[in-house]
Amino acid sequence: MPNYYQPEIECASHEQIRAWQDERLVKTVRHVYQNVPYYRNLMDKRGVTPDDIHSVDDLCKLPFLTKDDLRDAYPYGLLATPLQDCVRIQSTSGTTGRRVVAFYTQHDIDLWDDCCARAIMAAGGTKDDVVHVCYGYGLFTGGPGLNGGSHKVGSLTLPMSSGNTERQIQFMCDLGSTILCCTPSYAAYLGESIHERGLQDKIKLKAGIFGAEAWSEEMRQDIQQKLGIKAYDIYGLTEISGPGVSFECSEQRGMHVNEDHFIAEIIDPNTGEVLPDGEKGELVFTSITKEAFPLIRYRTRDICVLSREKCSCGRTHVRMSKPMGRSDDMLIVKGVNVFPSQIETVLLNKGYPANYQIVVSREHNSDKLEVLVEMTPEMFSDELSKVSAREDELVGALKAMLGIYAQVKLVAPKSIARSEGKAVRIIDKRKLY
Ligand code: DLL
Repeated sequence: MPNYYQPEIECASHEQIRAWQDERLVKTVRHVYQNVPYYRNLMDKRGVTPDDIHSVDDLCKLPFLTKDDLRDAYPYGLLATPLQDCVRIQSTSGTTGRRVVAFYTQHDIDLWDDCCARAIMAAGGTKDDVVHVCYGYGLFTGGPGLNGGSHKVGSLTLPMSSGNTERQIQFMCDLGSTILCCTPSYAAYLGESIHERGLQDKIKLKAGIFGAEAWSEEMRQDIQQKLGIKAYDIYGLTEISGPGVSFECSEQRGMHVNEDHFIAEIIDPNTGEVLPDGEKGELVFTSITKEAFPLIRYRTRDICVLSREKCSCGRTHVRMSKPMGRSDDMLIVKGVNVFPSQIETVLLNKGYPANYQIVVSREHNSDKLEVLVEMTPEMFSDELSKVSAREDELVGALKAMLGIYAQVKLVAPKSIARSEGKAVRIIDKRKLY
């Protein structure tokens, strides 16, 4: 059984990583220029040809790609190989606008599975583990990605997909699942459901690999404590392959980007200027080993920071911080930038469960921010005056974090709908006016 912890790659010197990236970037730019008229036009408009690209230093000469480009080019406009060479399509959820579809050759699937296998091994996975995958299967990349990674590690894979919490818990107990893969919001819900049934002692989980949505450190503590596991973050996006673009090691201090496959940059989202490591900005990826759907300088809209500080796990690949949220998830309320993750941090710090909803509306020509927060069953049995004191306390804490007033409404336990996939936290009614 091959070992998908690959120290010769994951712990390579910076010079070695750079040499791989230089060579693979040059090759990818040529491949895309020759086979993707859409991107060739963008390059021609900029007056840049593949001959101008010799190394990663030349990356900044190349035009960006955005989600709008992917929508414009839907479905085949960015495909770089004949369709007959492709074996798979995956797609984004497409809640706004047209869906985005991504294509994979068998080689592309293999490298994606390798990336997910590295993530599972970094979370302590081996062929002795039972990997319980309750990310959705189908067009969403979560299920297929972790499934492929788990096969490569040689673990016993449970392709549960999402939903049916009763069955998830039963299989977890009966089949001794040791590694759980799902969204953090569903992990929190599973933790809550296991406690309600008093089944903590029947659960053999040791680790969880959670991603696909923003989650705070406080939520990590909550999940780790509820499920008695170590919770690892995993990041990725359909356009760049799916989960496994980056993943956490046992240090839990940022996610190592698989730099032999992807080049990461941070840019100023307003000017497009490349920012140095350590500065916060929009994450941009270039895939350098893909055949069917290689994207060059794809703007993710995710806001984070890159760090090349030495990691004690020995991996040398650059680490990205947890994304603070997407720049298009960021709410502007009364002119102030508000990220749902800031609100989550306040709530979890104050002992509330991670079940909340943010409602923004317009009243008398001014923005109104309202946060609905579920109480724990113990809080729910408190007298009314205590509940209103709790609301006031949260208003103060949110004001300190956000700098603006948010109305807080404490609601009954279980009154906010649970999500089996990515949680929907924001209702922005202003878009309806
Ligand atoms: O969510 C792929 C994935 C599946 C990642 C399972 C991890 C685990 P998309 O549906 O295309 O793909 O959504 C990609 O989700 O741009 C981020 O905004 C967000 N996202 C993904 N992982 C994380 C994470 C999958 N760990 C979009 N933390 C990305 C915060 C994340 N946000």
